Amino acid sequence: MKLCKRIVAALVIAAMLALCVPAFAAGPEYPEVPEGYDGYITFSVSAITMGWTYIIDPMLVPVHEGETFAAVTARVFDELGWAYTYSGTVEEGFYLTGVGCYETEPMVPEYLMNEILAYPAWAEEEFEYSFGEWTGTFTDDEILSASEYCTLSGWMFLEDDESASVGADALVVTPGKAYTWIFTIYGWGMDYGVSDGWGMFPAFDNPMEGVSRTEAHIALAQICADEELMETALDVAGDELIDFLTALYDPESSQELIDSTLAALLAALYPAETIPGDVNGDGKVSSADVLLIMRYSMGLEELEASALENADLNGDGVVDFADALLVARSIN
Ligand SMILES: [Ca+2]
Ligand SMILES: [Ca+2]
Ligand SMILES: [Ca+2]
Repeated sequence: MKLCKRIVAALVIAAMLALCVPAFAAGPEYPEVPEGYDGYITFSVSAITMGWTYIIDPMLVPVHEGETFAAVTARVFDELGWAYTYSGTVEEGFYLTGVGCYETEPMVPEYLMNEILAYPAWAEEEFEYSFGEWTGTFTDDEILSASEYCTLSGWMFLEDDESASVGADALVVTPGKAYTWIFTIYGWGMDYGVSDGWGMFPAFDNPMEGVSRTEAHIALAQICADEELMETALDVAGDELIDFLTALYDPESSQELIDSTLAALLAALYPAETIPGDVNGDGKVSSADVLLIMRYSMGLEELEASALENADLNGDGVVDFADALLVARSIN
């Protein structure tokens, strides 16, 4: 009994001290980098504000050291045999003007179309000039080009979630980052929430503002690059995959929805191993697990259902100090 008290006292102190418990979550990874390359970037082409999801879904692309985004872009389109047009050269003044796309029926979300339609009147008032209106006109050449549908539409690119301040020919890519070409139809990236429209467009309540898709892009590209993992996803996580893609493709998705659907997909792909006593799910039973049970007992920690199941070592349906002691004793 004395020993128990001493253990409990020590555990309580340790639990108080352990304010931060690292989380161990399995997830997709980058494949081996091919010979002669520096690492992978995630590349995608998005037209979600047109209602057309992604023209090229997030994919991993191995990149050379010092390679510019213009060079990577030209290489990807060439390797895929994908139509594209640009002005300047890949080395200098590269400006993407069109990307192969079969869609012709815009499905612009209502909140955005309302802004576009309201804009000419605002611009006339502010600048005594009218530009940026929705015309809906396009050339049916299976290329989505700048100034189609909207007089100020065009191609821009993002490095992670930032619109770059230099041209694609001047930006050296960084392995591990996500690069996205976006077809903007309002405020030079304002529709994607990545620009203030240079003060020339009125601010509006934009659901894309502050929402990052970078982590989702990279995870999706990693899953797609792994044939076995992709098969598993279709096999055991079809619903989760669809929910995640639906969230990713919808410009009105909140960060919370994108994050939670990704977490659900990863949880389905990497089911946690159930080891009695392993509360933090790192695959082993250690003092960290004892601390977690202590902290939970003291109301300092919340635990997921699977963690609670592993924590209830004596199986009485309650996670308390008795379980902490049992787990502590099971550690040598
Ligand atoms: Ca066209
Ligand atoms: Ca553990
Ligand atoms: Ca118990």
